[in-house]
Amino acid sequence: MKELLLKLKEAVELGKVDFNSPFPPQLKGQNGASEYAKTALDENIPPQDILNEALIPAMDVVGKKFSANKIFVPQMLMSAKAMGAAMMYLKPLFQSGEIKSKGTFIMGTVKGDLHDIGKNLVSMMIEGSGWTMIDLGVDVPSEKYIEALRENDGAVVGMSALLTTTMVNMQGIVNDIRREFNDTKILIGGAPVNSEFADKIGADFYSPDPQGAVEYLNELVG
Ligand code: B1M
Repeated sequence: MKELLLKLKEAVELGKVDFNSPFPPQLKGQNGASEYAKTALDENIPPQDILNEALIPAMDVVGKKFSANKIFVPQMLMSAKAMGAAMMYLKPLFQSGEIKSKGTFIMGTVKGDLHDIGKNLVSMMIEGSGWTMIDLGVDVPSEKYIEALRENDGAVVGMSALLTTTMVNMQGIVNDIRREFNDTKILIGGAPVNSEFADKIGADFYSPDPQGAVEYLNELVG
């Protein structure tokens, strides 16, 4: 069992999606995350163990390497893709309640802003760390966040902005959310924002990268 999970962890860490995937070259001709995850389930390895002992630690390493500039966006995207291939098999078990989720995270790029590459990366890393992800997409106004919060009591909210002209929209969204859901934890990120801005608009936390977001969320649930 341990060996299979180690292979799955390696596949996700290095971004090997499946057998046919040409990336990374050193794993050519070998199974990828998709096959290893399926085999693990076929061998009755508990899905929670697959998540906790292979997928989450792999994404943790990926996040740390990215923060330390040891890998870059393309490698991180391949790892997220490999994680997604494994999650295809685990997701139905999440939904049926067989795997315990750490909580629900509502994510969106704020109103007026169409950039979604960073948001998607952060979403994938958070989902990979065991959270249920509700991705509202881009150009998200207050109403959509609030609607999602009404449907998901206690969820944490994440906002991304890439433009100096749209980061200011975060302020209005935070105010609108606080009016109805005062205790909601709000995390922000994106190239033009920083901790000072987060404090100014009353958000709870700013993270410069996906790993910081994951660590903040994990601290929240102890
Ligand atoms: Co746009 N764009 N763009 N663009 N674009 C920038 C952001 C810009 C800096 C380019 C420039 O002028 N040098 C500039 C903004 C200037 C400013 O406001 N200061 C800009 C502009 C001006 C525009 C338009 C206005 C251009 C125009 O039409 N005149 C227009 C706006 C459209 C709109 O949104 N309404 C526009 C459009 C576009 C494209 C559609 C062409 C495309 C987006 C495609 C897409 O996202 N699907 C695009 C792109 C690709 C860029 C650049 C080149 C790359 C952005 C990116 O994806 N970075 C960008 C210049 C640059 O950054 N070099 C630029 C990679 C990504 C992984 O990083 O999103 O920062 P990032 O995410 C990071 C962190 O910030 C963090 O984690 C991620 C991973 O480390 N993070 C979070 C992000 N969200 C987080 C949330 C968190 C935590 C961490 O918690 C919730």
